[in-house]
Amino acid sequence: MSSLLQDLQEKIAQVLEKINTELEEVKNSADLEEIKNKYLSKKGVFTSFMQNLANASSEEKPALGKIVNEAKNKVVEKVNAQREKFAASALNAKLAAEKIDITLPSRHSFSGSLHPITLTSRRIENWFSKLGFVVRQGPEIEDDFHNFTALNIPPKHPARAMQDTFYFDADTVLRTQTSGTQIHVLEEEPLPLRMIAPGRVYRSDSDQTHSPMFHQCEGLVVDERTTFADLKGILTAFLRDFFERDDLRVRLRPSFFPFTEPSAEVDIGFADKNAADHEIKWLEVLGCGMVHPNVLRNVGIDADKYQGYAFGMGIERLAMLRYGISDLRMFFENDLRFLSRFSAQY
Ligand code: 2U9
Repeated sequence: MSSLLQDLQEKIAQVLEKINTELEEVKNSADLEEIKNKYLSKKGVFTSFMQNLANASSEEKPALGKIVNEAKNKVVEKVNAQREKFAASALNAKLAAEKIDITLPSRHSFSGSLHPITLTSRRIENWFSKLGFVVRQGPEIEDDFHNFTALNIPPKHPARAMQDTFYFDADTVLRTQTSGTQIHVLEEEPLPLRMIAPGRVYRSDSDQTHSPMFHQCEGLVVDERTTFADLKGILTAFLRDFFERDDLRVRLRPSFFPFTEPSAEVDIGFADKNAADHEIKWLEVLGCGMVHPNVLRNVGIDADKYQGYAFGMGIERLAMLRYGISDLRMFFENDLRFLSRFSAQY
């Protein structure tokens, strides 16, 4: 063996031992990369071994070069092995840190539900939509004509008194009923007409059973042949479907509204086959009547050719009866314990 070869083998053995010790003891991947750069870069020890081979004879060069390359490859392999070891332990640490205990109880999550007034309003809208009624919404700020005059409510009528109506000025009010919407629609849309108008209304009235803002849904049909029997029939069918009671009793009592003539109030009674009428507990739920001819004339309709019927209901009242709510104020307090009782069904 040439002395050059022996010399090289010894030097390489020494270097490899040193590098191996360093690689065995390396603690993290940053240090590992530093060691790699120190020995395997262009300025590293293997490059200088190769450069030194310039002095060797051309017969010896291939064997010497092979020795240097094999040694270098051993270092490369060892670096790679250590890299994989660090990568594996980093992954294990990450997995341990992010471990999820799926047996732990979950944090409680709340899902929202529609407000009972919204549910009730939609239930009413859906029912009348199926019968061809259109749903229309109008402004909550109305002028005197749409809120009162057009509806045959004369200037001295008690409904106009300050204690009932919120006035902006002499001609502008917060609507006290949704009827103004029907007036707007009669002014704008062609006859025949079947519509309902749900929405907020305002009255200067606040106690246990009255809120200054509440919700109404009014209905209006104007056609050439409308009768009081149509009105009674449609309201009876509606109330039986709304309360999901085929045997619900429905009773009309004579009443008065300026915008309808004749007018009636509608009561419901939960049927008891054996009970006489005077034993049934009747509850008022609606007002209705044939549209007063003056109302039709006020919007330019020929009252000899057309008649109509109208009805109005308080949505809070219907919601209280349907859901068994005893206190009107529950609707406006937004107590989650109350609101979460209502799932999103109509
Ligand atoms: C036009 C013509 C007629 C709407 C009607 C009622 C009877 C009625 C009350 C129910 C309870 C209001 O919320 S409540 O206090 N409403 O009794 N409303 S007839 O009549 C109209 C509306 C518009 C053009």
